[in-house]
Parts: sequence; C-alpha cells; structure tokens
Amino acid sequence: MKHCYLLLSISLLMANCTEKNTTEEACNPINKTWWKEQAVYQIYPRSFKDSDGDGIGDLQGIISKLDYLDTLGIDIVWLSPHFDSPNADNGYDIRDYRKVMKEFGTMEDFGQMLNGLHERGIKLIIDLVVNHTSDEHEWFQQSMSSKDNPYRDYYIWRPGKNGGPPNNWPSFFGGSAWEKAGPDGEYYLHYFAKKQPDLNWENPKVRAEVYGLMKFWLDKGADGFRMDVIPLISKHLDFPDMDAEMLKHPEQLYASGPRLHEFIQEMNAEVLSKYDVMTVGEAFGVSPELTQRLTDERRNEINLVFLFDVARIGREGWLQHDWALKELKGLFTMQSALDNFHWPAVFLNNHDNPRSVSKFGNDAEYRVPSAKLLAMLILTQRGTPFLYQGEEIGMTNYPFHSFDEFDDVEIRGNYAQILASGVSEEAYLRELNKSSRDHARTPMQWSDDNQAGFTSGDKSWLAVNPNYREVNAKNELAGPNSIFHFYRQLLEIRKGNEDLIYGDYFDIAPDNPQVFAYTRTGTKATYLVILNMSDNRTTFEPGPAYENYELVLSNLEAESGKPGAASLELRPWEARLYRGNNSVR
Ligand code: ISL
Repeated sequence: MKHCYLLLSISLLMANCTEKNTTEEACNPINKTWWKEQAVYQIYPRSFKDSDGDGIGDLQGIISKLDYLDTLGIDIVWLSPHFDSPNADNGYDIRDYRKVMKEFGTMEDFGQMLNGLHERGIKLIIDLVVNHTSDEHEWFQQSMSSKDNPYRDYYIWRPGKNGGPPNNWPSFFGGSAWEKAGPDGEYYLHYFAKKQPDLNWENPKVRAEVYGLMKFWLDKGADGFRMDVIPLISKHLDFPDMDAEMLKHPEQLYASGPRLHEFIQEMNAEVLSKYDVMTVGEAFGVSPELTQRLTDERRNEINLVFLFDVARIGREGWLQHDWALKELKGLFTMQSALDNFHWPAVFLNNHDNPRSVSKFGNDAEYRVPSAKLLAMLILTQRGTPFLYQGEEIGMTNYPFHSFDEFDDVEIRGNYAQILASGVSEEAYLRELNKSSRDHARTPMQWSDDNQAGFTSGDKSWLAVNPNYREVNAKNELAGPNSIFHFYRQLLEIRKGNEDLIYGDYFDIAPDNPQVFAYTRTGTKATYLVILNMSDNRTTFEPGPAYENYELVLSNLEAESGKPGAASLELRPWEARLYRGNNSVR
C-alpha cells in the first residue's frame, strides 16, 4: 500500500504547475472556499457535557459550552450522531433519522444549539450514517417481517448456503457479516454489528429516503455532513467468498463496489449541489486512486475524505506496531502534494482512535510540550484541520485494567474470536491500551470537580480518566501558557492566513529521524515549522537561507541563542514556528 502512495505522490508532485509542465490541470488556480480555510472541532455528544445529571452528554450540555468553543476559535463543529438510537454503537445505529436521541434532548434543543453556533459564526456539520441503520428502525422491522413486505428490499437479504451464511464475509465487529432473521430463514448483511443492518443502495426508494432526510437537516440549517463509511454503500452483488488475503483487509472489497461514484454523484445532483455545504467522507478502506476520484472537484462528488493513514499509522487490525517518524512525514508529504482539484482533511485523532498526545506525543513526562507540538503540526499542515474534543486540553488515553471497563461494541464483538485465535487476554488488553476507541470516548474533563465537571451525577456512562484533577479545561483556561491557549493562538495565526492555508508544503529534512521540519510557501510569506518529535535534545540546522526568519510562536520559553532559524538547539518536544518574507525552498 505504501508503495502506491509513493507512486501517487510522485505523479501528483509532477503535476504541479511548472515552466516545463503547464497543462491546464496542473496550472489550474485553486478554488478558495470556506471549508478549505476553516478549522473543525469534533464533538462526540455522549461524552462532551451532561446537563441533566444522567451521566450522558446532551445538547443542552453543548449549548452551555458554546462560549468555550468560541474562545478556542474553531470555525466548524462536526457533531457525531445526535439521532434517535438504541445505542448499540453509540448512535451510529440510527432508529429514526428525523428525531433527536432522547438522552440528548429535543429538536428544540437542536435548534437552540444550531442558532447558538451560528450566532457565534460557527458552522455545524452533522454525521450522515446511511450505509446502515439500527435493526430497530421501522424500515428494518418491516423488511424483516416477510419476503413480500414492501420494505424487504430496503436491506440486503440472501438465502443461506450449505446450512450457513451466504458467504464468508466478516463483520468488523466480530463474526459473520450475515445474520439469519425473520420467518423466511434468510440472512441479512451487516458490515458492522448485528444491530446495524446494511441498507440496500441498489433500491432507488432507499436513495430517495436518504436524500429526503439530508434535505430535512439542511433545511434546518445544517452546513454539511460527515459521511460515515460512505465508500461501503455500493455492494458487489455476486457476493463472492473472500480468499485468505482479502479476509485480512475486508474493507478493501467492501469499499470497491461498482456503483459508488454513481450513487454519490446522484446524491450530489439531488441534494448537495443545491446548498452551500461541506461534505467529508470517512474513506474507510479505500485506495488512493478511489480517494482521488471521490474528492476531485470536477466530478461533483464529495469535498474531502478522512484518510486513516496518519491517525492509524502502525496499526494492523487491533495490533499497534511501532512506526518511524520518516513514515509519518511521507504520509503528510503525500496528502499535501495533491493538485488543485483536491484538498486533504488533516487529523490525528477522533472518536474511533486513541488520544493523539498518547499516540504521537509523550503523555507522561512531556505531555504539555508534546500536546502543543501536535497542535502546531495539525494547524500548520496543508489541508482542513479536524480537532477532536479534549485534544485542546491534552487529554490522554485511559488506563484500562480489565475488559469490563470497555464499552466499545467493536471490542466486545471481537473479544471471543481474538482469544479463540490463541491471543492471550493480557496481550489483547495491552494492545487495546494502545488502540482502543474508548480512549477517545471518556468524558470531557471540564474541571477538578466530581466526575471532572462532566456531569452533576455521581456516575458517567464511561469512567472519567483518573488524571482529571490535573488535566481539565478549567486549569487550561486559567493558565496563559496552557495547551488550550496554544491551540487558540495557532488558530488565530491561521485564521485568514492564506500563506499558511494554501501555501505549498515542502519537507526540508525528510530523513531526519527525530525532527519534523517543513515550510509553507505562500504568495506573501514562507512559514518554517520545526518540531522535535523526541524525548531528546538535538541540534538542527535548516541553513543560512533561514537566518533572517522571525520566531512567531514556540511551545517552550526561548533559551539564549542566535535569532533566526539557521541553526537551532532543540529541547525535547520543542516546537517552533518561524516566518520569513523570502519564498525559499
Ligand atoms: O476501523 C474500524 C473497524 O475495524 C473502526 O474504527 C470503525 O468502525 C471504522 O473506522 C468505521 O467507523 C465509522 O463507522 C462505524 C462506527 O462504529 C464508527 O464510530 C464510525 O466512525 C459504524 O457506523
């Protein structure tokens, strides 16, 4: 896979506009627009802020924190699913697309939250989960009731084979991707949990239902969608068995259905093209080529995709291997080398991945400087930055000591078969302490009060991280040199700064094993970013071309030393942002 990224990035680099290469595509000026320039903040509502003491976050809780978001300086909120759901997968199993989950509040609360965001100049994109619904959705209840029911073909039913499921496809959440149900003895397809049956996108009635619910929320004022596993909606209708190699990465088959682009172009024509919206697809399992096609502005499909290469670097299923900084740099070079018809989404963590300071930084001795360094990384890269709740205060992974502390359906669903494969419980627990999705889902830590100020109740739906007395928003807001204020300063520097937003990206030391250093060259200025991503001091020499560069921001108090950026002494996790007027590579 990495090989094709390299080939792709070389081809894309060649496509840039140069004297030699003046093809129309390469020299097409970039289309500047709000969703390329603004910074997004993801809220996982269940864990953000509880207003009624039931231990579950809710919309009134979000409303109570709108000024906090405004102070931080983010421009767009991505809200994970807020729809009615039995919460088999914490809202990613929708029972009624036009109703707010009762634990989260009411449609009036949604309107109050949306107005509160818009009054502060903050847009809202919501989570579109239309590869599957909850099995408690009325459509599925009807579909399951009989082969002759008009809703039967809203889902994908097939007869079994040889006394078992139609084929050997696996669910991501353990076991087969097929479940027998209903009076006719057929099986329905579910890529995720049994309680998340896949919708049949071949059925034009299903597509019309989806377009209708999208318009319902856009007409309420939503500013776009994050599209859950959208590449999976087109299925290979011959349902071939997978061979051993394919079974290692089922998402690659699931994300290569033959009608994907047709469906998304139809969605664009029917809905998206009629609104000024932002769309970001969760490109789970897709190839770089498919990513290119999905986000090529000339194809009128979607604007951005989340590629998991960075956030899941070193991951192999539930295993987390070590990784080298050089590999991380290569991924950023690849995604920033896109031509002007494409635009990357940049993120280090979300609700499905471990906390960035624990995965990419040092969440112990150097938690504060490394969290600030990661802020500088994510907010000076080329692409739309997506922050995840709690990242701005340096929240860390949770210390899980036993399996009953986990909530995640993905863990509970896979537990038996992973142990049956011979993996010991301690080995599995050790890996999950590096990679579990629950790390990102522990309650937001607002203060050193009981339950970290997340709820007035005496219990939260998932345990609060025991480090909340030290790591909390109240401390961060109070301390001028806090992680929060470092994010706020970077967001301020970035806002409206077209050199940092659209400037060319160039890694000036791709082979350096501990320093990540790159430039962003715009029309007015060049920014130089120097990140010592290690626990060790080091010297780093960008060279005389940078001797007149001025320090804009650093995460550590300046030590004595020469001004400029020609030669630097860097402390562990030291991060510096310089600015120079000469456009130098
Ligand atoms: O990698 C994964 C599968 O093994 C998961 O982290 C995740 O399921 C995948 O990235 C797809 O995620 C999205 O769809 C899921 C939901 O559980 C995730 O929370 C959502 O982000 C099913 O809706």
